[in-house]
Amino acid sequence: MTTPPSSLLPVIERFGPHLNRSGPMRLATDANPDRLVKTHCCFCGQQCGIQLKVRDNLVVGFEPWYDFPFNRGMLCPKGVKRYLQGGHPDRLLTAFTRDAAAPAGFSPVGYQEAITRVAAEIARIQKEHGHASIASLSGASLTTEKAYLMGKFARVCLKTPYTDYNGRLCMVSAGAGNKKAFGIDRAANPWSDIPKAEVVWISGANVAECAPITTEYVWQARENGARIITVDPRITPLNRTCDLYLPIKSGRDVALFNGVLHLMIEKGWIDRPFIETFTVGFDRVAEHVRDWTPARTAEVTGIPERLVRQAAEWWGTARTSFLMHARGIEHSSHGVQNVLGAINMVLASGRIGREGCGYGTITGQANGQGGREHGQKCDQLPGMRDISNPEHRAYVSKVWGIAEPDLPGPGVDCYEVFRKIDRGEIKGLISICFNPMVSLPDNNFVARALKKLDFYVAIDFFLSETARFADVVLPGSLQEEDEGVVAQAEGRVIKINKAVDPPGEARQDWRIIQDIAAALGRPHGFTFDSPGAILEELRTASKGGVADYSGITYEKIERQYGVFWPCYSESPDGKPADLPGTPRLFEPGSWNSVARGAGPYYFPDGRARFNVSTYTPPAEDTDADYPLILTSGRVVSQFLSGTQTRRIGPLVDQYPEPRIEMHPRLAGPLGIKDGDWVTAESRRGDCTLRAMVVTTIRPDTIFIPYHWPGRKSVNQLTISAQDPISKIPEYKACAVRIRKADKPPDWAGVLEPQQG
Ligand SMILES: Nc1nc2c(c(=O)[nH]1)N[C@H]1C(S)=C(S)[C@@H](COP(=O)(O)OP(=O)(O)OC[C@H]3O[C@@H](n4cnc5c(=O)[nH]c(N)nc54)[C@H](O)[C@@H]3O)O[C@H]1N2
Ligand SMILES: Nc1nc2c(c(=O)[nH]1)N[C@H]1C(S)=C(S)[C@@H](COP(=O)(O)OP(=O)(O)OC[C@H]3O[C@@H](n4cnc5c(=O)[nH]c(N)nc54)[C@H](O)[C@@H]3O)O[C@H]1N2
Ligand code: SF4
Ligand SMILES: [Mo]
Repeated sequence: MTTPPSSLLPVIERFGPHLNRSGPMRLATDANPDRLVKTHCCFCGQQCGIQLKVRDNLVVGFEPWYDFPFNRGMLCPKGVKRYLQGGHPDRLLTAFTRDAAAPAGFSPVGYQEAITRVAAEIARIQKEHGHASIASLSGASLTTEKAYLMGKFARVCLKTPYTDYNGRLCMVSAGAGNKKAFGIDRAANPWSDIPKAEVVWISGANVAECAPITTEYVWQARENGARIITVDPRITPLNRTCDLYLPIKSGRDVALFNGVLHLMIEKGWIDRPFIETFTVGFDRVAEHVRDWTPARTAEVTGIPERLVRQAAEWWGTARTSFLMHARGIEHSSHGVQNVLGAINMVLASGRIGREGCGYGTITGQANGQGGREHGQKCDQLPGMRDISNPEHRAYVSKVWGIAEPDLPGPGVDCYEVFRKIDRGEIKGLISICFNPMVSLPDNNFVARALKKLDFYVAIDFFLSETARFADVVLPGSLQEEDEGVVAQAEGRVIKINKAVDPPGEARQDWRIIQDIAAALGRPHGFTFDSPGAILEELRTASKGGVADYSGITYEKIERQYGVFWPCYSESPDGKPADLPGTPRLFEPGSWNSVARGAGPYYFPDGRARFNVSTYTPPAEDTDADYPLILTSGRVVSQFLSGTQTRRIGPLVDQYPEPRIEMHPRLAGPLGIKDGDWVTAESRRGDCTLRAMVVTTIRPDTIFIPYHWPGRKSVNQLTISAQDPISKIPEYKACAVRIRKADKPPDWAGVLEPQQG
């Protein structure tokens, strides 16, 4: 293993030799446990293996789990501190109903009484306005069993087309691009291929802070002599150690990919035999990128031409390579085009489907991968099936024991759900594992819509900023209070093991959903007695789909340290078989290509697709009134809308409040010094935060992390423009202006009430 450069030491906390560095946490983690439970971290899509120490039905600490092959005992600061959330005083221990007279606006209510009320309200609204007047929104932190259940619950129990999930804000551009190009939506390779690559290309991913364990794989590649190329408007920690950094102007990545492909074709750095044997559509793409000369590419992207040429040469002439991207290119009103541009560069190189030759988007949430496979998306059925496809509908209806015409058609994306609420078309909402008041763009609009709901029930373990708008809040389960599977970044399906029981009146999420179905008098299909029973049905429902889980069992996961899907239950000739799964996709001779008698890509002809990737500027470009680009994202110690990590004291200490990152060349002329209060303003809203003056960002760009609510939320400023195909919001580019603030904001100096 490589030794981390000292600038990165705070980012990765490695155990064993460094155990004492975890300082104050050491005492707590030394607590004498009754048991150790091998499971995974509850936060990001790396899904590090961890052992939880359990005493008296409480998670009191952790031990590294060295045997789990992905992270081999390593954890980032969030994984180290995760055990502190379960005992937080804010943990919801009962159901609550809205009560204007109560001090916090809510009063506790018995669980069964709350369920009865929820069912009565849903039944009332549906009787008055039809089944489609209720929507359900769920999330990709849920296990795959729960995600599957939510898609089924919306269609079969609520009988509404309106189900969608928070991955709409996260993974959908990558998903749509991958399906268009490969017919399947999963990272193409296990991460063990990264250290075998001669060139690692990373676009729009803050790897060290957001996929911390992946950093180790990239360092191993570097140790083996690889060249690391990164593309970002900011010099993030990993970028400080790379070989070539391309300082792109936000929202312009497709221009760079097209420009590199232009040079690859011009210089003959493409793999003609691969293109002819395994792909279709190259000529149209070659024609399209002819205009993307290095000069034009440099002008549009803001990257010096010399660097564009250097990147193209390294990428073009490598023998092995790995390309990764994340939300930096995907959170865009043309996110799918960006992804297609990246994939074109990979396909033209012919470096995919073999050892050391890889491609993948880095998934975000714990189950960012599994959460987008089995039907909680508005247009999807289990197994990555399509709700508009008659054969897919017929198959899944049969598994669910309903008549095909009773299965609703496609719904709408989650932002459109809020527009429908605003227009009065949707009257009731059930949400689980989603905090749109912090996470959706232009969140003043979201607040307006939530207030219009006739009835809203939220299922969470904390009173999130969105749950505060609810009529009823039901106490759901923390990750460690339930079992089930998730698929991590590589496509490896792993098992979350239960460490403790839900406290008080809190219930496992899948039980709550089934209790609502029972109270509605619609229990058919919602009488599972365990997550294992849900997985059994999911295995059948996904069989024959692209995301085929039919060969996946808890026991096989345990035995193999995870199972890479697809994992079939039959050999290609249809005989029952015990198969290990598919770590590397697109290998000639794979199960999929043998069964189909064609190439290894997931289309009838087995070939991958080149797709023309078209450049358009961000929906809102800069101008004289709003001359700066605002981009947003994350910091290492906070997670998503912060509901969990803002309650973990040591993580709060690491990054207590959002700050505005800006370059000294921008700050200087405006009289702004590091730590000054600065107001950033867009056409939708403003916020006043402290400046963080750093030389690691483009001078025409500011960056604000998004983990905070209310007046600290960058989503007061962001734009609700969406990609026309994936419907992902454009979080990474809108136009703003800044000025030194006249006075500190109202919240300055007030300790956030939620901190533990
Ligand atoms: N610490 C932490 N880790 C997390 C999360 C978290 O909240 N906190 N969340 C998880 C989730 S759900 C996700 S989706 C992932 C996200 O993981 P990442 O996508 O890596 O994180 P972001 O900070 O959203 O954005 C990545 C980078 O994109 C850059 N960027 C901005 N605009 C552009 C652009 O136009 N082009 C390019 N090339 N780069 C651009 C930003 O400067 C930023 O460094 O992280 C996961 N891991
Ligand atoms: N400006 C800006 N905005 C962004 C982004 C950005 O880069 N910039 N990133 C976007 C991205 S990539 C994402 S993924 C979204 C995330 O946005 P959200 O999904 O809204 O954020 P979370 O914090 O995951 O919200 C999940 C809620 O569910 C609860 N929860 C977590 N796990 C469980 C569970 O197992 N059961 C139950 N019942 N509840 C649970 C948590 O307490 C929390 O209140 O934010 C998006 N918003
Ligand atoms: S947050 Fe992600 S990288 Fe950090 S310990 Fe958890 S799973 Fe691993
Ligand atoms: Mo995400």
